[in-house]
Amino acid sequence: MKEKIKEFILSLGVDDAGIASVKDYKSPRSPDLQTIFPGAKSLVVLAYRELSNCESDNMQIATGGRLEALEFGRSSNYRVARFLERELKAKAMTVPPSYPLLMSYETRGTVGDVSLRHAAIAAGLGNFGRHNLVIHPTLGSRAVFTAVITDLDLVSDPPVSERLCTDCNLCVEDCPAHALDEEGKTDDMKCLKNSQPYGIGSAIRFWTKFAEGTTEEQKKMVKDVNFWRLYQAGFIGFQYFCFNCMKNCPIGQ
Ligand code: B12
Repeated sequence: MKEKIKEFILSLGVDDAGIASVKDYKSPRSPDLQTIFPGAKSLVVLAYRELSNCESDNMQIATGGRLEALEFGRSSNYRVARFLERELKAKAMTVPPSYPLLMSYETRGTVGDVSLRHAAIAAGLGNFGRHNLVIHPTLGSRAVFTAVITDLDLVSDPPVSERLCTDCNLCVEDCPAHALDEEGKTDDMKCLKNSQPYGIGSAIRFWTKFAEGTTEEQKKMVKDVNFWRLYQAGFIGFQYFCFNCMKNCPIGQ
């Protein structure tokens, strides 16, 4: 049955797929999968190559490439979930590649409901590098993931036993936010501030200043590039201005 599922996934143009039993999904900070999907038994994890767009210094092109991957990831998720339900008479729920995320003051949108990195590792699709990204055996660090949770009882694929990171430390040295200085932990706030300068923090600062400004100051503020960037972020979602840890990693370039 696993082969039939993988064959379907690869036929969609997805780069790779792996299967994890929920027993092997170990994400200490994430909610129990049973609270999301009572009766969940397995995770089908899909891996995609990030486009070379991430190498461009042009933010529109770089982020655009990520958006294509997110869109393809979402449509692949839908098709895989329907395949499991229609062809294998299973129940299936998709895990999105990024947002929607629980956005609150406490989580600041930094905690996903299902950790796709831990799911990918459990499904034999790679292991953690020094940059806290999962390195895939052939896609390297330029891999993004989605997943489908199902009540089909499937055995996990074998884990990648060989450590794929070479500890060259380039990711740590090239992180402009110093978000990777502490091993085994990404400083989310440092990463966010640098990689998403038009995220919620900027929106709060902009609108607070706007509310407190005079009419003249407000008129000036809406002509500022900050306003235009924030406006765009409001309808396209996250805009990444940094891909360094992913693009500069020599593994899989
Ligand atoms: C919110 C989010 C962010 C936030 C917060 C990160 C966070 N909390 O992990 C911010 C904005 C910082 C972020 C940044 C990036 N993200 Co992001 N992000 C997510 C998202 C949506 C949720 C993450 C999450 O909640 N994880 C669950 C929490 C509970 O995990 P955690 O335990 O805190 O994670 C830590 C441990 O795993 C620890 N760790 C590291 N090594 C080891 C080893 C062991 C043994 C253990 C136990 C733990 C451990 O490091 C992690 C980070 O601190 C996921 C998608 C998803 N649903 O999973 C993508 C995701 C993790 N992001 C991804 C990417 C690509 C990025 C960026 C490169 C952005 C970009 N420009 O493209 C950067 C990379 C930053 C980095 N080097 O860590 C990819 C990673 C793909 C991969 N190959 O691993 C994901 C999986 C999206 C996807 N669909 O593929 N992200």
